[in-house]
Order: sequence, then C-alpha cells, then structure tokens
Amino acid sequence: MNIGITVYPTYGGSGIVGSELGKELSERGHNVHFISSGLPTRLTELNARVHFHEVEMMSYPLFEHQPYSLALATKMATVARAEKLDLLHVHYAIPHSISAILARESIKERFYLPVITTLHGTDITLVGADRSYLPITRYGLQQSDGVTAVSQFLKKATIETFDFDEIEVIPNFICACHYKKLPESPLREELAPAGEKLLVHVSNFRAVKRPLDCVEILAKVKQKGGKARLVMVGDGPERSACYYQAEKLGVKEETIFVGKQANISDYLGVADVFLLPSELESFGLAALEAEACEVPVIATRIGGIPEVVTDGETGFLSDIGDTEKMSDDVMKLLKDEAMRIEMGEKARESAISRYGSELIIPHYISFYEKILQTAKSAAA
Ligand code: GMT
Repeated sequence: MNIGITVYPTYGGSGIVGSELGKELSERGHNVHFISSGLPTRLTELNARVHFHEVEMMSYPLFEHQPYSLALATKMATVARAEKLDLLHVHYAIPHSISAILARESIKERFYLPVITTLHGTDITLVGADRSYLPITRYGLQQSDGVTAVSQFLKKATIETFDFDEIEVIPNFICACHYKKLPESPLREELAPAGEKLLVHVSNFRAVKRPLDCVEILAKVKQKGGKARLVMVGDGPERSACYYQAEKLGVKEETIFVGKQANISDYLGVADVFLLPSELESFGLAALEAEACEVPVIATRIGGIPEVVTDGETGFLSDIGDTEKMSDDVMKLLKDEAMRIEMGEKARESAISRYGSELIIPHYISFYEKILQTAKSAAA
C-alpha cells in the first residue's frame, strides 16, 4: 500500500506512535509518506520506502495566525495525487482529520482517498471536548472513513463526549528489540555514582503530567530513608517549577534534569522504578516503554493506565496526587530487590505479549484493508 501519515512532529506520544507505525509498515513492504510541518520525532531515517513531505506555509501580513490546517490540506491533496496514496492516516484529530477530509473532498473528482483518524488523548478529553472545537471534532469523526482509539478508556470517553461509537480500539505498541534492561550501561554509573537507585520520569512536562509530584515522591522517599536519585527526562512548561520544587524540598542534588533525549530507551534501560503520576493519560506510552525495559511503574489509576499497568503485578497504582502512597510503593520496591526484579520481568512479559508490534501492526493493516474494501464497494 501507499500510505500517507500525518502527525505532530514535536515531542509527544501521538507523534511517536505515528512515526513508529510508519517505520513498522515500511519494514513490511509498504510505502509510507509522512506529511507534516517538520520531520517527526523518532523519524531519524528516510529511505526508499519512508518519505517526508514538509508542509510549507506562505506568510502574509494579513494573517494574524497562519492557516496551517489549509496548508496541510493542500499538501495532503498534492501528495495523494502525486504518490497515488491508497489512504491517509492521521494521528490526533485536531486539526488533522479536518484537513484530511478537506483534502479528500478537493480531489474526489479524480479518486477517492479514504481517511483514517487515530484518537490519542487530549484531542478528545481536553481540546476536542472544549466548546470551541467540539462540533468540528465530532464532524471530523463522523466524516472519517475509519476511526481508531488507543485504549478502551478513550473509546468510552469519545462515545460519552461525542455520541460517536464507530471506533476500533488498536492500542499503542512497542518493538521488543528496541527496549531492554541495560545493567552494564556506563550511563548508570554516571547518573548514580554512589550506587543509588534510579527513579525515572519521562514526559513533555505539561501540567497534566504532574512532574512536580515526582519531585515530591523523591523527597518523601529520602525522608523514609531511601537512597535514590530522580532522573527527569524531557522538557516543557513545568520544568522550571520542578527545579524550584527540588530546591524547596531539599532534593536538588538528587534530581537530575537531562532534557529532551533522542534515545529514551537508554534511560529506561538503567531505571529501577518509573514514575508516571499524571492527572490524565489515555494510554501512557511511556509506562509501556518502561515495562518493556523490565521497570516496574508507579502511576495514577486514571484513564487508560490500568489497561497498561496491572496494579500489584507490573507496578503500583494510586489516586491522583497521593504522593504519600506512591513514595511508600517506591520504598517497597527499593527495599525488596527480589520483588522489584520479579515485577520488572512480569512487566516486560506483559508489554510484549499484549502490546508487541508483531501483534498490533497486523491489526492496523487489517483495519486499512477493511476500510479500503468498504470504500471500493461504495464506489462500485
Ligand atoms: O493528549 C496529549 O497529551 C498528547 C498526546 C500526544 O500526542 O502526545 O498524548 C496522548 O497520546 C499518547 C500516545 O497515544 C498516549 O500515550 C498519552 O497517554 C496521551 N496523553 C494523554 O491522554 C494526556
């Protein structure tokens, strides 16, 4: 197939999933055309089957805000015609599904371009649910030829908010070969020179991720006698507040901010415990990546996280903001090495057996085939 994929190229789960999907599809012989404002995160290699088409935007003084959605729709239509795309798969509904539908309509005299929208999270639970975007988001769902969601939680949230239920749940995935425990890595020695345990958090440091709670958890672990360091991977609006929090709570020396990293798995591979105290997560891709590296996860019992992390088996779940319990759970893992190792092994086994790419990518491919078949029958 010739598949068009649109993602936000910036640091974020939906961009990562879209990019990894494109790579996996290309490895299975499909031609993938990324259409985006910049080279997507994790798309480090373009080759004969992976192409990138940059959305160019004309700047004009009359535009207070540049109409990106229109420039994207134009590029989608152009690429669809030039590359004979079989379908266009957009990740994150706003504005991607609307641009794709506009592109499909603009070329329908020549051929029909099926549009598949994958819902990732705040496109439904936050941005899409806001009155300023709700009607157009619902229209985007109704007009898409196929809609997928990354968790059962997100499907349910979409039905409740948009009264739209034609949704296939295709969860996020990991490739087992890219994630593993790295006990011998020199990074471990660098991050924990005195043999401390490593608590790792990975996010885009937005308020919804509650990164301040990670610092609070570390401070409580320290009070309880735990010898640990916190590695904060990523960047975003809450990062400065985290610096102040670490200083205020007396854990500045033990908190390491490494910023955005190209290879998250390097950090997960040396982690002892992963922290994800988010207020909302439709799935929690970072938790899945940690599990694949044999790292038990301490997270909140919200959204799609309980689908990914099994409480008491592959990690521990708590209520939002309950840093007392989260620090107790970290202490349990730090004190009982055998339990931490066993939980880590179960975490990897669960991640691979339920969310391995060998399992999930064929699900996407059969969904594509079903949508193409329906479009063909409608045209006949
Ligand atoms: O919704 C967002 O915050 C952005 C979105 C993204 O594009 O990074 O994240 C969502 O998609 C990820 C990949 O499917 C999920 O793992 C995240 O849980 C989800 N984030 C939220 O629901 C807050």
